[in-house]
Amino acid sequence: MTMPGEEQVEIVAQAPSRAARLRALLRSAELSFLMEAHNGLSAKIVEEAGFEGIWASGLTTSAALGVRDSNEASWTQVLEVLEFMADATSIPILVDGDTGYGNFNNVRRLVRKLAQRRIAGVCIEDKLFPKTNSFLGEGQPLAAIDEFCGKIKAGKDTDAELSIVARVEALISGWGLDEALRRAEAYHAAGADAILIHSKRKVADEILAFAAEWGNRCPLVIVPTMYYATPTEAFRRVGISVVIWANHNLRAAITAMREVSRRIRVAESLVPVEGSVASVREVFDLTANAELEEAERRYLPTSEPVRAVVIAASRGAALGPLTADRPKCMIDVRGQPLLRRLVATLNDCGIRDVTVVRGYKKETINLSSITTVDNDAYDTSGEAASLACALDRIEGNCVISYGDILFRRYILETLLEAEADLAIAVDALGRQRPGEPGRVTDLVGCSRPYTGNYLDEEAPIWLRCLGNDLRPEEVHGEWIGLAKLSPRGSTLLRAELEAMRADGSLPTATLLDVFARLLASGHRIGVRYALGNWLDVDDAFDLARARNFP
Ligand code: SPV
Ligand code: MG
Repeated sequence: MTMPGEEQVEIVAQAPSRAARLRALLRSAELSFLMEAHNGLSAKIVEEAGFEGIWASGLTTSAALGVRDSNEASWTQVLEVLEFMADATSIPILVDGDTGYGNFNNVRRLVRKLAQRRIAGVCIEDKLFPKTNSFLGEGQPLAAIDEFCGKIKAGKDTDAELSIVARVEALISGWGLDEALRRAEAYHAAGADAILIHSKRKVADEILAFAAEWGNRCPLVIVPTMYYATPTEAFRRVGISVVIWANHNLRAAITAMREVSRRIRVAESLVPVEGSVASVREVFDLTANAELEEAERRYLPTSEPVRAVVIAASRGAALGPLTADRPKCMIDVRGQPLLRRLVATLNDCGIRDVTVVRGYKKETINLSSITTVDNDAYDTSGEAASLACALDRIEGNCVISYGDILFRRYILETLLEAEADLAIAVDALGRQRPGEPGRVTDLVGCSRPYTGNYLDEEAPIWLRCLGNDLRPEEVHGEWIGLAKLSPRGSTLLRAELEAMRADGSLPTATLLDVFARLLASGHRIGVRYALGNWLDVDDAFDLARARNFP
């Protein structure tokens, strides 16, 4: 129990570092195994398979980069790969550091940089820079013993935690057991944490003889690539500490990649290989995509999806023969149906869920990216009735659009930013219609006119009145036929349509009537001004303009 005034010391158990875990593996009386990896993915697979540690092979890292095991990849390029491997895993990594990329000073810098990347140990070999793979050629020259011992000391003095494994190449170079032992003894005395004794014979005789002579002066590491047929039990018996399976993931990948490439090339099809290769889902799992999805939920600002309902049930009789076989929303505007252009603009604004209310010649409205609902009474009913056919689609954040309009994307983007639950886009210029005085347009009056001063836009603008019969001095613009609803706005609109159905006004009402009713009921409707840059298609004159709309 803690007495008043006494400090309570909390002891937090910390997992041992990777370097400490590698040291424990090297020192343990049990035989341990390191498996080769050459990049982040293969390192992950090694850990997934249950290995205690990873051998970051120089041969396979180079080969995976498409270069030779002759220090052709620079040490910082190797370091980059190692960083990916360390990030992808949690088990210790022993790096093949070749000859240390230079003299003692290069080894110091290498060790410092490896430790910064949480690499547990480095193996350096007593050959000369640039090195060559041990299985190539004969009689490769060895480093001077004292020079190599200086590298070991420099590495240990830089970071005592990180294991230095000294690799003896005397057997590889044909010098024999005595030279190998002499070198191993010197490297041990210089502070090496373990000796890697390497051989390229097909049998393990010289390795077993070395181990028997060595006793357990310090841990021994071996790489039985060439004497692979030797039973692992033989290594256990002579007290080997760590076995490295040095290159088999890369070799397996080469075989698999060659085979799959060949089969696909011959078949000119993926059928022969699908099912025998990892699924895309496995790739996602290996790279932990689920974690990213979860993080996105936690950290990304959430933007609620927006859907759209487009009213396109009417024929557009004013277009005469052009709408004999299709509704006006499907009339060609420079190579594309008008509706496809409209849907593309909605898509560009991030709206993917688009419902189109069809009526006249409904079968011709067949775009693949839309959902449709039908107003089969299109002949005897109007826009409000069409909208009511999509009642269950008016939900959440929702855009309502006429089906015969085209507009520049910014108009909708600005409207979507409106904070009001109900908001409409208004053209402050209105349309110049010389010679068309009788034309019906959706006129609106607002809480203030468009001023041209963008700072004014920061203050909300509200709809005051709308209709086709406003007095000129009341009019501030024309409704474009685009409205935006918040989730609450959608609820309000649905309720209004239900009320209109109940009082019998729905069948003949226009969309303008619906918004006029909402306004009259005291709901505030926000306004976003635009200046032209849109059009609707009511007649052949409009169509000509639409065909000139870029
Ligand atoms: C490596 O894997 O790069 C090695 C082991 O150094 S060996 O290829 O056997 O030399
Ligand atoms: Mg190597």
